[in-house]
Amino acid sequence: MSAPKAFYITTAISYPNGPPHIGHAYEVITTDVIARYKRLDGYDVRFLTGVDDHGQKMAQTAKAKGTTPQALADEMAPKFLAMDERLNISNDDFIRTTEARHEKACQHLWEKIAAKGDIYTGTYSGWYSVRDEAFYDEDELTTGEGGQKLAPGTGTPVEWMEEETYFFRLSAYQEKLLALYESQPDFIQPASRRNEILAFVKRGLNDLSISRARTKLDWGVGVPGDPNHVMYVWIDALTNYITGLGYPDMDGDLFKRYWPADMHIIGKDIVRFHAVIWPAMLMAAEVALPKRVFGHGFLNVRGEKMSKSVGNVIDPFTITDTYGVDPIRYFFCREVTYGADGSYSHDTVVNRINADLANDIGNLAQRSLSMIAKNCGGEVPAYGAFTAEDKAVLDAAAALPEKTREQMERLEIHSYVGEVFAVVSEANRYFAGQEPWALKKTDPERMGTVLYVTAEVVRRCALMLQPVMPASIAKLLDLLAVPEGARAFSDIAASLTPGTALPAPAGVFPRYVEPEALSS
Ligand code: ME8
Repeated sequence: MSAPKAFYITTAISYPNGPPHIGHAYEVITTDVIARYKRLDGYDVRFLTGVDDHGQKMAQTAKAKGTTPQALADEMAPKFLAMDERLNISNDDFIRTTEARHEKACQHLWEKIAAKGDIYTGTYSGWYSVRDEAFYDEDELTTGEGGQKLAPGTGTPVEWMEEETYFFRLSAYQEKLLALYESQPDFIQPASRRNEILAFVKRGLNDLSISRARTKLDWGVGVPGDPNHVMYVWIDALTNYITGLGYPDMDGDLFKRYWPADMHIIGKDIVRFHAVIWPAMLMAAEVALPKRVFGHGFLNVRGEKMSKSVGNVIDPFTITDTYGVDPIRYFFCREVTYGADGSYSHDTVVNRINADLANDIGNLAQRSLSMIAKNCGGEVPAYGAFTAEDKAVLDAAAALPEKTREQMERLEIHSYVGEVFAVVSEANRYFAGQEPWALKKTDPERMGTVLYVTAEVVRRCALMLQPVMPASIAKLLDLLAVPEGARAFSDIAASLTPGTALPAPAGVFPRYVEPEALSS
């Protein structure tokens, strides 16, 4: 047998200048769903996430709190780790950019770029947004209240910066980048983001300031051979993706196996860094380029932008306490078109839990399994010849790996989940139409067949839903006595064996009941 194909996927690394919010949860959950999907589909997956400890934003927040950036990062980074654990994220590594391995990787990459002649010193003067940690051209800015200049897109305030810095010769990479977007049309997705980047690069690229004087910002990875400068936070942050594979050891097992990355999953606000600066840095350092950069949308709260000042920042721990981890994972994947913005609200979450999870898949599993327990001696029933209706629903479930593989190839997570639930609905209609409870008296053998077909369709749909709701679906597969070693997508082609003893059925997807309804 040939070795499984490698698949390397990463999230952005979050600024630990405060606790994680649901935007962070959304990104890591959807990336986890892709990683788990690929593993179940036979890939050898490596999944990296982490935190971005450096930068002026960290330094500024720390100062305002009367602490040091290191202490702030040390306080917040564990909260991101704890969030990942709570959300059942299957990452293989968690990187912090203050780690020694990362300093080594950044400095090596810098030296490679310098050796190419693409780093020089000069005076930078221009606009900088600390909140975005980004430089902007004058003609991109808008004007806010009191004449305050604002960054495009994010609307964050910019300040004038003037200092001696190192520059990266980004302008030299304009044509090479355009050639990259041309030859690899999937490099930037979705298409709307690709168009934005194409237009931006076509306008012409300026060289990029890539260091800060320690007198202005004494927090970052040191510039090799210069005790007076630290690297610009994005130079350091982007490098995390190769630090995680042991760079600069490009002959090491991890690097050889997993680089180039198959997918960088990030939010729409930071596509420019990943689709312009990152490939240019890698070209300069002669490192292979990642295959795809995907910019997902933003989660709003009841249609409004989340912000500390509005007071609508949602805590991932609170919502998973309220609704459960898997219902939230499901909600994010199903409710939001991947790549577009989405809205979070109590009502939409509850509707998804009750309509899809409790009523659709929960009911189907519960009704079929309790009938089997009662009427078939608690064993997978024997079946007779399949009718056209039996075959139709079984085939629809068997086709799911192939159908959803194409959707996942395009990163249409919402379509993949919708596709599985379409089969769940079909199975519910089948079950209701076949009326196994009536067959109990008239034709018990046929009842056994209908229950078998339903349980088998539940098994197939459950296998497909593991990436989205790993813990709940594991329970459901236990109820169907599916062995742990028979839960890959390729096992969909197999089927339940009549006579297999099943455990006592139990509900896996409870309805959400409002606390006031419980107490009244
Ligand atoms: O940008 N909805 O860190 P970050 C969805 N350190 N996603 C959101 C979101 C929202 N409301 N708010 C933020 C950084 N995100 C850098 C990344 S990568 C080398 C360095 C996403 O903590 C955001 O788009 O501001 C980004 O992908 C991630 O959360 C971390 O954001």
